[in-house]
Amino acid sequence: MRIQDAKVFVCSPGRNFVTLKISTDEGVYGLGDCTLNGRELAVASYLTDHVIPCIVGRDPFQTEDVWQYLYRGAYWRKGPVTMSAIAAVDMALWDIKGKALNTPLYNLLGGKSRTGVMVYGHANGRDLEETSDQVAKYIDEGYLAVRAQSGVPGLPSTYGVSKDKTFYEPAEKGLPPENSWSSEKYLNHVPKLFKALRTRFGDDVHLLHDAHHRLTPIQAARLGKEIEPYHLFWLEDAVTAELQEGFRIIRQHTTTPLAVGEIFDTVWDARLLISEQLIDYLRMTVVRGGGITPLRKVAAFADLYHVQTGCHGATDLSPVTMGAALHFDISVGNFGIQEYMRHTPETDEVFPHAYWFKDGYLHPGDKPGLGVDFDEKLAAKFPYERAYLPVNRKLDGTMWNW
Ligand code: CS2
Ligand code: MG
Repeated sequence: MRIQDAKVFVCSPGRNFVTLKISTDEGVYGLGDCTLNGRELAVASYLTDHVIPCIVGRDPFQTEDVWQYLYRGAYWRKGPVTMSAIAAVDMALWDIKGKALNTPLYNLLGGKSRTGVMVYGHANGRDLEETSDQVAKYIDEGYLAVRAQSGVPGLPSTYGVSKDKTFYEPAEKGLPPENSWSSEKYLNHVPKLFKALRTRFGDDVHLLHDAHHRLTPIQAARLGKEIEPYHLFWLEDAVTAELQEGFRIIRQHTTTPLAVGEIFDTVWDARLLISEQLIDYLRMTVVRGGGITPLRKVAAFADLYHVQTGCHGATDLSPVTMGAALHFDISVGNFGIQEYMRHTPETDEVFPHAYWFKDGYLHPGDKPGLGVDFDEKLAAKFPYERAYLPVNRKLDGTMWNW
């Protein structure tokens, strides 16, 4: 079997997605996701103009060698554009392998290690009451774990609070919207949110929260300490993690579990965080982390240090990534949890998939390969339109992390 052709599709069913389709000379094709929110065309060009010419004619079963070729051979390594492009090729080749061997991908990754993949949903609201009611909705739908994000009194907007409660889409068409931020107002508010949620829902439901890169280590230490009585499943992205050793400060002050890594694209972004046990969950997922091939290796390294997986699963990762992640999740030994931000009906129509949700768990399904398809004709009805993630400024106008 040989790779005969590869094509990149940029479409916008509900939101922008970038999809790679690799076709072989035996009629089997594979899909890969390389959506990079706000920088989609950069990845599309990296694949079309630089990668695809190098993979046509290769043996699609050689997932390891093709990955090494695209990583080492690029010379200019790492970074979200490069690694998302490599991830799409890797996903597509694993998809082809599963289809050619007529088996669901998880069987090629060690088989099922659990009966299902526990997921968390996204409850959000403008204030405590609305957020609490949204948590109740997710619990009623059978979720065992719910992330809670609420508006912050005194701030016109904040991360994670969406107009449409079910589908959270932060990217907006036109130029980047400007959000405003106050860590002080946020830090005074969040403990009240989780006190209210534990009072209403008790101890069993897993509660999660995403600080979205906005605190300093000592602020994160304060927040972690103040929410300890509400024993969150995790506090995510408390601090931007370029300075990995900065997490030592947080760790010294709190037992609240820490999750980091949705923006990581190689193991080097997390090496110290893992080896010094500064985090409890690694958020890196298939599309950002270079594919299934490297993610398995990072998970094995993390397992040595009691770090579990917690793959990113926002709407800006297509159902192809969700499908790939679920095959990884159901097999990997040190599985923690999978994020499940539902896609819109348009997205699900363009990306029909075998995975399904029941009683708080997702299941990858048993179709050969990833179990996700791509309707090219329908996709063409949803043309790409440039959209940006917001930028964020402190109340005095200082640029800050969104
Ligand atoms: C968030 C994402 O899901 C999460 O944990 O951090 O919604 C993130 O903001 C988006 O993926 C950015 O495109
Ligand atoms: Mg996040």
